[in-house]
Amino acid sequence: MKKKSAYNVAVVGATGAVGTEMLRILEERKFPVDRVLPLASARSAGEDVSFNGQDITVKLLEKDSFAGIDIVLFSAGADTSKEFAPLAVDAGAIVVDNSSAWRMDSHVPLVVPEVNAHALEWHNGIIANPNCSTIQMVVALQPLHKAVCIKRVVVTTFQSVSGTGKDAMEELADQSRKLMSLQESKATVYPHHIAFNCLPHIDDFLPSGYTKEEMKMVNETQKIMEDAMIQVTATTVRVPVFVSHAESINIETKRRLTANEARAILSEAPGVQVYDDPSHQIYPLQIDVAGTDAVYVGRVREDESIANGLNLWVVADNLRKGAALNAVQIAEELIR
Ligand code: NAP
Ligand code: 12T
Repeated sequence: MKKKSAYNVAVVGATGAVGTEMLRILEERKFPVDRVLPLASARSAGEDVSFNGQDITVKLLEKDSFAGIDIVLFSAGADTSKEFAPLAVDAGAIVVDNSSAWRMDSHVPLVVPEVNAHALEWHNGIIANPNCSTIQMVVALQPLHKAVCIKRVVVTTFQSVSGTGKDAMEELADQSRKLMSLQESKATVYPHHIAFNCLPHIDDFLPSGYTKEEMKMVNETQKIMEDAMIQVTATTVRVPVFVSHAESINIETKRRLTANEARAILSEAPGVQVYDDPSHQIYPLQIDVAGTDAVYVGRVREDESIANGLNLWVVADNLRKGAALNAVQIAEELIR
């Protein structure tokens, strides 16, 4: 990317749960922004969003929205990305796409900077941001994989409603209030009540019985870690938490690693914080992790049922490291 002192940055989906966080993170990290262009649908075009203390009017996303724009961060769903990302590239911009539209395209790098920043070298204008659950898992697993080679991963997720967006956050709040006051409440965003409940169902079901979210964790992990030999099986569960995803991860490795050795490796790993002292009730919690940037790892222990195995509890803010922060980190790599 051509070096400049500041860049024109468009955010597609700027009024959403992820887009709002993108603007906040560009601001917090002092990304060199000349002009920021917030884009959304007709539902919120004309509204204001705040950036660096200024109110900026949201514009309607249109075919010719990208003239003069250097970088576009997309977070408005896969259909919008499929239609508009190629138009942004034609207009001369580089796209960092947060949807599932381009992730498994062999011409599109799928990047978590701590793991595979080198993949940015071969982009063709579009770079894909992985799924939130995959991002936090690979940040924690890559350093262990480098040390002892991971053969197999069994993961169960505990995913917050903010992963679905602003409507789902309102639904959890509304159902909770109504159920607590014995009022009738309806499920609209999810097929069942999410308040006081867990749903073993994220994204659509496939004929195999797995969900698309589960298969993203399988396929995206192999692509980012550049190892098709890593076997992954996932169960993804929606839990009544507003922000941050937690994951229970079991790994089987080629060589043995003690829990202490694993903690030592993880405490040196980029983007990871080890938070693991059960004797003092210390382990990562979704409520505490919301609003922070690291991938937190706790409950590290040896799997006593096999020769070489470990169990981990991994928590990250899905709107930040799982989406907006990872996208901005990719943009930072691109302008370096
Ligand atoms: P959200 O809170 O529902 O926000 C959706 C945003 O997209 C809003 O700004 C909305 O604008 C805009 N939008 C929707 N349809 C549009 C259209 N046809 N044209 C222009 N703008 C449109 O959802 P979110 O949680 O921010 O997620 C947005 C997308 O990001 C998701 O669909 C998903 O693909 C992706 N995502 C990825 C991850 C990840 O795993 N990395 C995590 C979460 C989300 P209005 O205000 O005008 O409606
Ligand atoms: N269904 O970007 O509902 O592939 O939590 C991210 C989050 C899809 C994605 C969710 C989803 C994606 C969710």
